[in-house]
Amino acid sequence: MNPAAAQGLILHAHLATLAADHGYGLIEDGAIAWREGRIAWLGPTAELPHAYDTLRATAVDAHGALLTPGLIDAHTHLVFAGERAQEFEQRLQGASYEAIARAGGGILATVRATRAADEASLLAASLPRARALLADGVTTLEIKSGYALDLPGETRMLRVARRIGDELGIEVRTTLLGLHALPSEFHSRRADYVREVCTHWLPHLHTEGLVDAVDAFCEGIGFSREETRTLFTAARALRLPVKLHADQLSNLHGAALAAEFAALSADHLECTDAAGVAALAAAGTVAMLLPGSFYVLRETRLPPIAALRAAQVPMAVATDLNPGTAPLRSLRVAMNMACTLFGLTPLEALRGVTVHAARALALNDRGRLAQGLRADLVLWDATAPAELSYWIGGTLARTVIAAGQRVV
Ligand code: DI6
Ligand code: FE
Repeated sequence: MNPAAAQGLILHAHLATLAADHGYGLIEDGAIAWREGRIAWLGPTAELPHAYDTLRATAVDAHGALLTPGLIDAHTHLVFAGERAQEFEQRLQGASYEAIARAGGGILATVRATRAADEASLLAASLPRARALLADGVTTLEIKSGYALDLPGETRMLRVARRIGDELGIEVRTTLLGLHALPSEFHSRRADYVREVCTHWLPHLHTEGLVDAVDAFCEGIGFSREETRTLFTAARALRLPVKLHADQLSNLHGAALAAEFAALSADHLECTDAAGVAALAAAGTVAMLLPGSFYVLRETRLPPIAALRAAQVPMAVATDLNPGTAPLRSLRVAMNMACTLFGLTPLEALRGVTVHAARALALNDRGRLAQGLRADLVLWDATAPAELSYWIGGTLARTVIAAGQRVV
């Protein structure tokens, strides 16, 4: 990307800046100018400074269309090989997700397929999923490992994640999810596997520059609090931030454990109790809501949304894009589900995929429209911000700009 070319001007847009701590931060007939990939000025079109007259020749007239910050999908497992449509059929016939996992299916089925895929195949299989998110406004992606569960494969996954960012011109933040499932070769040696991940894989992959954060699946069919604590302690020693799949299928008090380690986010939270909410609030940890897996698993227990709202815990929304519980390739559909299934307002859903999602990735240079922030912008075929949650599926994004360069 050529930063010097990363400049431009959009006039007569309905700007949703999200710049304040509350509300949409709307500017009715707004203009936004950017240079070298950063927002240089925004405000009423009528007040555009003459300093930007040179950009008028190539300016875009938005004719009142909605313009927002680029969307951030802060929880995906989109690098993997194969698919699990057969399990979808099994679950529709009554099989439970846990029963399939305990029978050696689930995550381990995707592990078998992913281990068999070389880096080029893994990239080819994963790029279309990332492109689908980008096409509808996602300019920052988090991508987890966790479908190889051996060092060569986890390395391959994280390299593919980085290459997706290079290929699409968007930012990818990587998360090591070594504690996703116990690989079959360690089936009777849990402690050895946890030690291998914490003392060998983690420092090695960190040295390779492949790990931005560390995550674990803290669940009955995943890893215990104690195993998660071992991993988080190792991450802390390397000054790596942590996040956690917490309290999804049962209450292992994962939210409280995540808060104890000042995790960037605690994710899922369907079974989190009042003590967990209080711990998240005290730690400033983001509550990452994943309505796609709630919907796919036909869950009935909702995350404690009212308690999170009352405690002013920032709520983010993400797709959880994965082949088992969330084969969901649209962040806007996740926004709609967050409203329709979880009771978020459209404003909360939009803040959940911008301001709060940025915080869940420790990125303070995006998620709002403000001078000096990254010029990650989306011009929509819509006018009201609520339309982004209202229209289900399809592509609403007319133009997507990442770091000042048009990518869609
Ligand atoms: N929680 C989930 O919902 C996904 N992983 C996790 O830790 C499921 C991943 C899969 O089923 O492939
Ligand atoms: Fe997940």
